[in-house]
Amino acid sequence: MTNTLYDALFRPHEANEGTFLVLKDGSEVSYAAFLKLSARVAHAMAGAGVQPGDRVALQARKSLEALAVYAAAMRMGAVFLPLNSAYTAAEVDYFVSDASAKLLICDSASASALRPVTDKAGAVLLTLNGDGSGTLTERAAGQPEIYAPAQRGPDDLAAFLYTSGTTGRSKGAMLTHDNLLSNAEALVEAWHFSKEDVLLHALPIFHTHGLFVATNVILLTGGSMIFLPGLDIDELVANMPRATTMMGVPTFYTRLLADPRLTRDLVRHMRLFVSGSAPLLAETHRDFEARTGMRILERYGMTETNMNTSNPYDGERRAGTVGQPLPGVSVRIAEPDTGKPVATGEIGVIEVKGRNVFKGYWNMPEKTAQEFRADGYFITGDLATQDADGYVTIVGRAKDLIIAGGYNIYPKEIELLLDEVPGVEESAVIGVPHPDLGEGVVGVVTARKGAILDETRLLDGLASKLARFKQPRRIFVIDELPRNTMGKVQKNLLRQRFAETFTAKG
Ligand code: MCA
Ligand code: AMP
Repeated sequence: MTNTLYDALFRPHEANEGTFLVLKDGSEVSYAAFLKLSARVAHAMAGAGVQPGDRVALQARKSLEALAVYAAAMRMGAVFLPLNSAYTAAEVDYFVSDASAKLLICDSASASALRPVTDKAGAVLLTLNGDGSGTLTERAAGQPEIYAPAQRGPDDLAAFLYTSGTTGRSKGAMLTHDNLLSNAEALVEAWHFSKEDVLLHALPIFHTHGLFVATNVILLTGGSMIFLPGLDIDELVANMPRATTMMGVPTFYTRLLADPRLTRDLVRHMRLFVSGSAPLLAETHRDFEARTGMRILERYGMTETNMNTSNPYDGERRAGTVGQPLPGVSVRIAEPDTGKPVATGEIGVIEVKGRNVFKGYWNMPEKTAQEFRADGYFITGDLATQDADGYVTIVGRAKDLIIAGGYNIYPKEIELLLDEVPGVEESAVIGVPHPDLGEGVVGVVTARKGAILDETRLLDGLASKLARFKQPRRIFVIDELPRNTMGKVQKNLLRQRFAETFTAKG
């Protein structure tokens, strides 16, 4: 049986007694032990009725066992659907039913809230807690430590990752075995990964960055990961002397810079720092170099495409740019309306083609068609220039998107909820500079005639409906939203007006 991802990422390690993970408590997990665990988990999942092609949703805290669910899903030929642990039951409900998931694995603390979701969807619910306990682990105990991988080819689906959109409705990006494998291969080559590498892993594993970029690169090369539950600067500092590389969103770097323990000496053992998911300020890049002597390597990607461009490993890493196209990825900067390439140095939308680009949005053929050009290029919605050396500089977004701490937040989703609140006439949600998260979410609403709106009540009203990271930190009530002559809300004016919400001194 061949199974594209299993054969490349997992099978070579079945008898590898070398370290795969170093956990927070310092204990080490070998590749062989990890694969045995994933086989037991696969048997438990099969016992719950999961067949090749079925979607398996996981909303759990980061743990060895949660990562084993990913490996198990790949070897079973299931489609892995990781969910942000901050999503509310209402959000999970949408994903589970939209994807017709067969199995939902969640923390026991959310089980009672999510039971109606799985009942409605006809799915099985198993639990997995941050400490590895739960019904999944109970069912996996004593199962065989081998599991024959299901037949899967390059074009078979490996994962659904949900991304929100300008319509407010999240879309399941369908990623194939070849999408993931080709990108991991490109990154190993571009970033010189080898089995000697020890990656400091403090990202969540429910998004592309922590799962496919970081984890798949290590699996492909046989290196190891110091696998931390989340971003804790003390842990990063304590572990850095044993690591060779780290991947993070810009907040990782600004928080490290805010700590005096970040020195040349601390990073002596490191060979590479990678940043992505959100813009890294040129200032952060320069400050980091001044403090450590190392230049952060910034790269650019998207859930739908995996990684597209990267600053060079050996060549010049230019602050403020996202580098050049990765091997095997075609990138062009095009006129947004026509898809015609613009002249060198002109602003256009980034379009991408290659083995890395996803299959489309689950059950949304029209939406998928809209996002591709006739010649197969995917329209990212990011605005950029490309210079004569091929370096791409992102200058803005054609899509209405906020990125806070590396998480994407689509204003439309929040605006639709604010508009439902009694007394709200209309709303606009914007991102403004935030010193820690890059951008912070601000809501702006107008009141219906005679209605009196209260910020705290508006904020409380969103609490059960939206993941905390999406909730506006401030909501301002104003008389009227500024509009252009076409009647479109001028968010740029609102962004100016509320620019200092999170940065104002005093
Ligand atoms: C936490 N909070 C946030 C965020 N994270 N609010 C807005 N944006 C966020 N990103 C809120 C919590 O709800 C809580 O609110 C308070 O901040 C503290 O929460 P805590 O969990 O302690 O926060 P933290 O541990 O300090 O986390 C911040 C973080 C984390 C380290 C920046 O968000 C993170 O790891 N981000 C990485 C996201 C990522 O992996 N993105 C990649 C997407 P309160 O206290 O008020 O209740 S993949 C992608 O984008 C593409 C493909 C790519 O190119 O990589
Ligand atoms: P996601 O939908 O979570 O995959 O986020 C993808 C989006 O994150 C891209 O379309 C960009 O807008 C943004 N992004 C990712 N990497 C970078 C980067 N290095 N600089 C600026 N924006 C980035």
